[in-house]
Amino acid sequence: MRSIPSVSGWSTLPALFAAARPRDPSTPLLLLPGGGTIGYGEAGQRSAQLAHALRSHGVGPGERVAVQIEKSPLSVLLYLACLRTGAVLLPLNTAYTDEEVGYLLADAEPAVLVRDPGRAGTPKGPAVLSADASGAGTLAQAAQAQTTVFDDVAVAPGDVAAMLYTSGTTGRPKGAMLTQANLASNAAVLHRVWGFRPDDVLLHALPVFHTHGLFVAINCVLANGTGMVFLPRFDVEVVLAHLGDATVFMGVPTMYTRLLGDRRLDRAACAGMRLFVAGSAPLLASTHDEFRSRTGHDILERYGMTETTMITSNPLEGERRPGTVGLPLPDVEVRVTDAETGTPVPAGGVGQIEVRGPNVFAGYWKRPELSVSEFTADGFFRTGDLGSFDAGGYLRIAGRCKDLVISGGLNVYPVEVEEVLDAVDGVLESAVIGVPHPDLGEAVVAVVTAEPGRTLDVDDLQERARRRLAPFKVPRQVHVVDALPRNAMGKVEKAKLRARFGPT
Ligand code: MCA
Ligand code: AMP
Repeated sequence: MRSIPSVSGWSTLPALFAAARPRDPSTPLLLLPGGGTIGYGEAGQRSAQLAHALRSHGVGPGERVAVQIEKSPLSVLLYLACLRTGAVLLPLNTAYTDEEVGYLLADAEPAVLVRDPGRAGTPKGPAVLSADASGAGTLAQAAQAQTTVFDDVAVAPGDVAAMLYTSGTTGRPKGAMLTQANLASNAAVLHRVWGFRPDDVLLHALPVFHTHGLFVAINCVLANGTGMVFLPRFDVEVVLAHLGDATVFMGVPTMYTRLLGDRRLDRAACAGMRLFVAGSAPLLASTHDEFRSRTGHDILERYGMTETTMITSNPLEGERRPGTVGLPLPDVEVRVTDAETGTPVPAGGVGQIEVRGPNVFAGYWKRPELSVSEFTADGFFRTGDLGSFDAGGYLRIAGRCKDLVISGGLNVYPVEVEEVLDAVDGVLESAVIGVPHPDLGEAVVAVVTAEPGRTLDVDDLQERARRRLAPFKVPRQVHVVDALPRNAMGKVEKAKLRARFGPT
């Protein structure tokens, strides 16, 4: 197996970041789109205050800190504060409904939940603190009264630094425990193989409650000791306005297709840029080609997963092959195996992608049995993705054996949506699928059957789904059919539904 040559590893994030911290405390860490900066020195002081405030609310090493706040500098400061207290950061998508959050809190049992001050509802369980970038909220105010010096808790490589909920290959969301060593080794590797430079500035437009925006993007910046233009959300207009202030951009494919939809994206607009990285969902080769012809830049596509952080990457130097996710990262072993026999398939053959290395998570929270079923006997994690290596050692993702829809880079687990639809009075059963979509890559579509003698109202079904699920999970289309196609085992044949209800 060909891979990018090994680099020396780092075992904790604080050690990695401390080694890169700029000597001059006024060096900007966050460049704010409205003007203004937050330097490394100020970030250190403010994260110290937050760390004290968290500690005064019972947060200690290993305690989960759930955070569901709109993206702002506070998101980064809270991340740093969690690292300093040895706590486990549990970031939550701001789109989640109270019902979704309630499930995650009951499972994760965090010491505190930090929310935007305006957010209504009082979830059961943790102490609820509020904070936003303007300084409003109980946590923000408690922090302001604290000293700006904090004695960081010592952390070990095996300590859990973050817990991210994902459904893995099956079932309800479960907490993937990511250790200091997982995150630090991956950040160090990405920082090296993507050739970060002392003058690099990242244009950060991703959400910060997933691996991509939080760990891939922010950790590379902190490992480089430089700054990032920190945008509250992705917006074509704003990204175009700030391309000239940055050198590196990371995005999901939907962001690239939206940028290409604007005629102002051209060579001149990207003249100061060094690197464009894509991941989280398949980047069409046609998008890659169009981006190159418009801007002169070859998008560097990489592949990862919450449980493993980054697995493969196209090279910085050398050929970036469109339609592939590149070569295994240093120290990361990737193999493609036969589903029946578990033996590696020869180059060119499609099989299940399995991963082993310092990047692979410590297991699912409270689910030790899955550390048996989701790993092979020799310690490889089963990704649930299908792929093949080409003769040059580049990995091509061929599909997924897990039931998952990726819409605009966000994961939707069909079973979660099906449970909600099935609970609606009059619905007999449902099947949720992803169909190709020009903007989102895949769009969520539901196919439902009615109980005998009942008629279903599609708008009402969508409305009921919206009440319980984050908007990105709500089916964009609902089709009512007489019966769902099933195979001899009684399993719904989703491939047939995708063929029938996909774009014509
Ligand atoms: C927003 N909407 C969506 C999505 N995003 N619907 C389906 N799929 C989506 N991804 C809905 C909203 O709820 C709203 O619906 C309507 O679309 C418009 O919302 P708006 O806020 O304007 O959308 P947007 O801000 O333009 O968001 C699109 C986006 C965003 C920028 C593509 O979804 C995004 O930032 N995606 C990136 C996700 C990401 O970071 N993934 C990394 C996961 P309504 O009008 O009905 O309310 S980490 C990962 O996968 C692994 C580890 C990896 O390899 O990276
Ligand atoms: P998540 O569990 O949210 O981290 O999503 C991980 C999944 O996203 C992977 O298992 C893949 O199915 C998919 N993914 C990530 N990067 C890529 C990529 N570059 N190409 C295709 N699929 C990707």
